[in-house]
Parts: sequence; C-alpha cells; structure tokens
Amino acid sequence: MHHLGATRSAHRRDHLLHTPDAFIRIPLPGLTLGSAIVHAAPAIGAAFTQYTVELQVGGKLADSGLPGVQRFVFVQSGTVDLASEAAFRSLPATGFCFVPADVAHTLTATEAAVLQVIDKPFTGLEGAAATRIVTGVESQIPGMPLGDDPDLLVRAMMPAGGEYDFAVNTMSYAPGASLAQVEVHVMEHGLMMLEGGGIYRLNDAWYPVAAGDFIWMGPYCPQWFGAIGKTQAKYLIYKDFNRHPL
Ligand code: UGY
Ligand code: MN
Repeated sequence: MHHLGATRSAHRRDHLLHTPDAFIRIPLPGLTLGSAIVHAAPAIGAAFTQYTVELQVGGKLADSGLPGVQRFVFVQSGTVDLASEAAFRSLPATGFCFVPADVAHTLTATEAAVLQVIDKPFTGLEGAAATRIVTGVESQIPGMPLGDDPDLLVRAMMPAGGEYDFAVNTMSYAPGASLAQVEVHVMEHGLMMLEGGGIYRLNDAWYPVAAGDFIWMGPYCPQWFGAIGKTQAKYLIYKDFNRHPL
C-alpha cells in the first residue's frame, strides 16, 4: 500500500505528533523477542525517553543498565511479570510499575503484550530519590474530576512526595468534554492516546488524534484537548513534577 507521502505525523520545535503509519520498529539493548517504537528521546529535546514495547510470548525487557535512570511501565495490553530481587508481580492490562534508579529488573510477557515505557534520570532533590518499587492497576483507581468537571477524570499512578520527580496519569474525557483552558507550563508531556479521539491543539496547530497516536509536548507548548465521538477519549500522560525548574 502506497501512502503517497501523506501522514498525520508532525514534528515541530516544541511538539511531536507521532502516528502509527509513521512508526519504525527497532531493537533495543535488553529487549528480546520484541521490538520498540521510540516516541520521545533527548534527540527531540525531551528530558525523558518514552517508547512502546511490543513483546511476543516469552519476550523480555530488562532494565536499561544506565546509572541513575528510573523507569515507569504501563501495560497497554497483555500480561507481563515484573521480577527484581525485592519484588515479583504479574501485571495485567492497565497494570503499572515504577522502578527506582539502579534497581535491576526484568519484564517478561506471559502473553503477547504492549507496554508504554518511560525512562527518566532522577533530577529531584539530592538524596531524596525513591528506593522502593511501586506497582498497581490503573482500572482499580477511582477517577478524580479535574477541577469541578465530572466529565474529565484523572487517575494518578505515581505516589505523591518529593522522592518522585514525575507523574503519570490517565485522563478520561466523556464525549464532548474538553480541557477547561489552554495550558502553557514549564513541564513537558509524553502522551499516548489509549481510547477514542478528538482534537489536540499544540502551539498554533489543531490536530485530529485517535487511539494509538503519541504526542510529545515540550516545555511551554500551548496545549488543549477536546474529545469528539460517541465513546470516551482516554490518554496516558507523563509530566516531570515536584522539581525545581532550575
Ligand atoms: O497535567 C496536565 O498538565 C494535563 N492537564 N495536560 C494535558 O492534558 N495536556
Ligand atoms: Mn499539561
């Protein structure tokens, strides 16, 4: 099938829309029986790395081995076993884990699985970094309205506290719901559309987006989303948090 040079993907100075038609699958060190689609990395100006990992049954993702790098994993589909010296936990779809820096671990697919993986160097207060693995299941977290909007629910997966220097949430929009304001903020975002779709405003452009699309928003990128369609729209969103902007 020829695409005649067309794609919805767009790469601008302060944002990236990365759509499935443009994805390139690559191997990564520590990844066996699977492949990775790298969406965000320092190469585009991001201070974190976010990638999709597709694992066959028995496929494995090991820790990056890079010193000082924390990891967050969200299971989009399938099941993986998280194993480290201190923990063993089977993570179903919507399961997640936070693994502190320098903790050796593996994630092994017990059925074919798709993961969102975020690797980030700890840049919070010196001596404050978390040392314990955190796990959970997003579908068991009660949604909290954003502001006073019952049609826009946030589920926070990372614990609060100065030992964590980033947040990962899901945001679920009822059909027709939208962000109440255009946001402009110092934090950057990595976003994976999980369900439904709508219109994302990024800087001066408005993009139609749907499940499977990834967005990187750099610091201060003006951003707004409105859900369109008859089913809810839902995305997974990373942001750096709890840190001094210097
Ligand atoms: O947490 C956030 O900054 C979030 N409301 N941003 C977004 O959805 N683009
Ligand atoms: Mn935001």
